[in-house]
Amino acid sequence: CAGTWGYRDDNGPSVWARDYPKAAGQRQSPVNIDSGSTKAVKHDHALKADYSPEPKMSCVNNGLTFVATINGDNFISGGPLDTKSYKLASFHFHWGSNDSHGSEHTINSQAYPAELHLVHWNYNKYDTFAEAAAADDGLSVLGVMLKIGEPNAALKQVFDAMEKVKSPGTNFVMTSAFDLPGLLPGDINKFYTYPGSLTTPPCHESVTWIVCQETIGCSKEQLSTLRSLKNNDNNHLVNNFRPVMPLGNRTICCSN
Ligand code: SG4
Ligand code: ZN
Repeated sequence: CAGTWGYRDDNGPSVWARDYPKAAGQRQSPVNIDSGSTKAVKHDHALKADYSPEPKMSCVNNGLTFVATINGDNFISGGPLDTKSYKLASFHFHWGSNDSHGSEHTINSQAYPAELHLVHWNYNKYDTFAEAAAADDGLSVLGVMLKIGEPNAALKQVFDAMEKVKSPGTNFVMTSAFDLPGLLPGDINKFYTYPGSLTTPPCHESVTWIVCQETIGCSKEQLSTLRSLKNNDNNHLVNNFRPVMPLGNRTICCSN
């Protein structure tokens, strides 16, 4: 029934459209990004993230992922958003049961072990996040692939918080300011962008996707921490990604 979607065979991506018809739409996410078929574009304004440290960041294991809620004023603008500024609401991750899969987007059919999503909304145009989430220009999600390598300090703060929310439904508030700017890769101006959707029910077709070409590093231990979270069935919370959806007649643009 509605409201009990997940990632098992009986409630997972292949049956979401039964309760959430938008999941069968023509503008769905994630997609495979075939770098050779992207269209190179020069945007008028560079993509810019105005992020600042977040005091007392609240983190929750909601049984489906790890989500951090952002209360401060943090924005992205430029690139496909042009002069519009979108405000950061939260971030979360998708990951696999082993290093060979876990990301939602794939690049040249290659998956990464995890993908970070920073969810922003068009707060100048819409009164509430919920209203924006259902509007075709309401959201912009910045996607960043995690790759095994040298972890950054901000990710370490996230994974320390994760240790405190292993059980579904538990939350934790950070005691020191979270280094939000430090979470991003060095050059966010290398990206792919296309019109898509939320990758979870209700799969609203409201997202301007911006997928960074640069990755952020994470350690094998950090990936184990992700995989040690428990889901609502008290199993390991793993493979919480939607498989890629057809691109259809959409074009993926590549910054240059
Ligand atoms: C995850 O389920 C998050 O927990 C949700 O965040 C998020 O929904 C959802 O993914 C879809 O976001 O970038 N993958 S995605 O398309 O942010 C929203 C919360 O529920 C609306 C806070
Ligand atoms: Zn996501």
